[in-house]
Amino acid sequence: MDAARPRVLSGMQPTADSFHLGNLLGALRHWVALQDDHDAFYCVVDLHAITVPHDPATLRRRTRVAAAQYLAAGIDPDRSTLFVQSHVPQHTELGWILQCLTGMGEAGRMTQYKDKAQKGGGDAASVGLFAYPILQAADILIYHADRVPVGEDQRQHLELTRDLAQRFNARFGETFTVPEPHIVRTTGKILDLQEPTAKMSKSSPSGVIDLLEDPASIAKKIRRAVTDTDATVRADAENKPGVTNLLTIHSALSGRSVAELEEAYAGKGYGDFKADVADVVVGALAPLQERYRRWIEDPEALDTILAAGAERARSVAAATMVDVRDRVGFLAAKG
Ligand code: ATP
Ligand code: LTN
Repeated sequence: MDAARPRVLSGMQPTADSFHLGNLLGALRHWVALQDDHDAFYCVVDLHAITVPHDPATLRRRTRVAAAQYLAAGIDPDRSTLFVQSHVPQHTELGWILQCLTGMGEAGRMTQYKDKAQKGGGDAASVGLFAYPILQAADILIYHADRVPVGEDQRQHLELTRDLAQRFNARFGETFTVPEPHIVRTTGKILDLQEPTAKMSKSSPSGVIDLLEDPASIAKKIRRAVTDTDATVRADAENKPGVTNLLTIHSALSGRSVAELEEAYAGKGYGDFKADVADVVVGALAPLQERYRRWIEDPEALDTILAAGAERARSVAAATMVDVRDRVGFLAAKG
């Protein structure tokens, strides 16, 4: 963790009993790769998870479930700072200050907020849900992150983060690094298997493949994935979104290019292709699932790693806040 390397930060919400293939291919896999040449900070964003109604015991369990999946996917706590967002209270403090720099209209334009508020039924949406992307900006800016690896759906939140960093810097002097999104075009949006125009998401159980799902269930979902009547295994995002999505998934996990796969499946039907996609997915997830089991069965070890990560994260966040408080004009407490 030397200071000369660019810094990267990302997080995911502990809002399900498993992450899914979209989370892995759109984000988590890139987190793992970035550890090699970045000073990496990865957190479980439990403060974000309470922006919608939640159950306390479930949140606590899922926070460990999320951290165990980070580790199982290859996040290495010796090289990266792995922590739980609520263990670093400075995120909330900076979040408040940034809220005071954000316009109501600006926050109201966030499409994720509009979607989620609508699903929750209008007035059921909390002020916290409205402020969600501003807290996300605080997560990023407090560590002076240079890059943020996320899926395509997070692009708008990163634009807001950049705007807030620039606004703060213009108003109070150079303080924050303006971060760049790290969004990988090919896997930035993995599609739902049943509805291959929408992104794969935890809210659609039949079209999502969970990282912790059992092999038989994964194979069944891939067999039933929506395709088309053209019956040629060929990438064409516009006219063949289902097949193209399966090609993207196969390619990302097998390391074979889409062109190579198209050639290999020339003249073959969707049945053979889907069976192979299922084998590739199951084969790729098996070692992750095995490592996950080992971590989740040792909560003591997991909590020790999270405590060390939180301590390191707090030391960075606390230093940023000393500067921020001064620049904003808060009177320093005596002593
Ligand atoms: P929700 O159902 O609440 O929208 P989600 O299942 O889409 O949640 P998030 O927790 O919002 O998942 O996302 C965590 C990370 O995974 C983010 O970086 C996000 O961009 C990425 N991600 C989520 N879904 C996909 C997808 N289908 N393809 C690529 N990346 C994705
Ligand atoms: N909104 C993000 C989760 C998130 C995040 C962050 C991502 C919260 N804070 C900071 C990157 C950096 C999502 O994935 N849905």
